[in-house]
Amino acid sequence: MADHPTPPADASTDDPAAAPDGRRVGIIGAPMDLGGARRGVDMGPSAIRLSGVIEELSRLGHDVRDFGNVIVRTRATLEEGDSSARHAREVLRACASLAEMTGEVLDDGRVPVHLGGDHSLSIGSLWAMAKRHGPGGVIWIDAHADLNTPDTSPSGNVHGMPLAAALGMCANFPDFRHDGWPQCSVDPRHAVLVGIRELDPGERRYLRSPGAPTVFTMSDIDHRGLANVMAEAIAIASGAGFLHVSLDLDVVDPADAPGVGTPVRGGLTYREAHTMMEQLSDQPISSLDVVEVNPVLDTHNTTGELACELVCSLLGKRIL
Ligand SMILES: [Mn+2]
Repeated sequence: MADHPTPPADASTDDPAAAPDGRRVGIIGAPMDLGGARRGVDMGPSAIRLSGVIEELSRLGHDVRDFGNVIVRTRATLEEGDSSARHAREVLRACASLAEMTGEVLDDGRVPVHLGGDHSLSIGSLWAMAKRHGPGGVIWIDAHADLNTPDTSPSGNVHGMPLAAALGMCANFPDFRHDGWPQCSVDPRHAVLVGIRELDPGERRYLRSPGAPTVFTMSDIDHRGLANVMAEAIAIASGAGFLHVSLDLDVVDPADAPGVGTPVRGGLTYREAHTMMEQLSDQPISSLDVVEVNPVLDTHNTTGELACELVCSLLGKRIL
């Protein structure tokens, strides 16, 4: 399945910005565009690779291997299916393939890093993690909550549903069931959302209900400070079967991340996004998604390059 060459395994480095603890990292590209309405996000993995993410992580002292891309069928060849969850069956099929690849990365003793692609791919990455470790914790960094189900979604776009699916909330919809993968891959007590600033009515109702994940909106960040919010988010997400970070580039303000499908003003600044990643870098992160980079909507790969930079910050890159 690997269609990208593995770079030379040259982990030696004199780079003063090198990470103190070299980790084994496995990159997987997910050219997924079936979960959203705007085309072009399937080119996200190429844009992030083009920005030099593998070379940069290797320079930091990590042992990086590129496992290539998961195969996602072309939209033009598919039936849309039920309008309450467009292309859900094929999204979930691609997620099962992705989860298989993530399993290979775990077998190889590596931290899986998934490059997207729209956010629906996280259903697959979380399946793989939960199958290995049981239900885990997740820090969902996003402008949106991605907590719709086919019943509540105003758009029917599956990239607005992955966290709901991972919490087992879509289990009643046949297209979301997939034999061999856990129905619930995230423990809601260890699920936390950060950077949220646009919710649909069904999501708002759910987030206010008992037992729902913890949410830190942009207002919480304004009032309490980013570092305090992140410390609390880390504490909440830790202690479950695994610790996953799912980073949607639309959490960053469109001024700094123009190449995303659903931009919302009032997001994190460039510097805040880096601070957030730096705060996560000394945590035992089990796995990572970096999603929603859309080169068609981008300006000279600004958002692809930002994705690369943020992955590096999370994996230990420092100014000094
Ligand atoms: Mn998202």
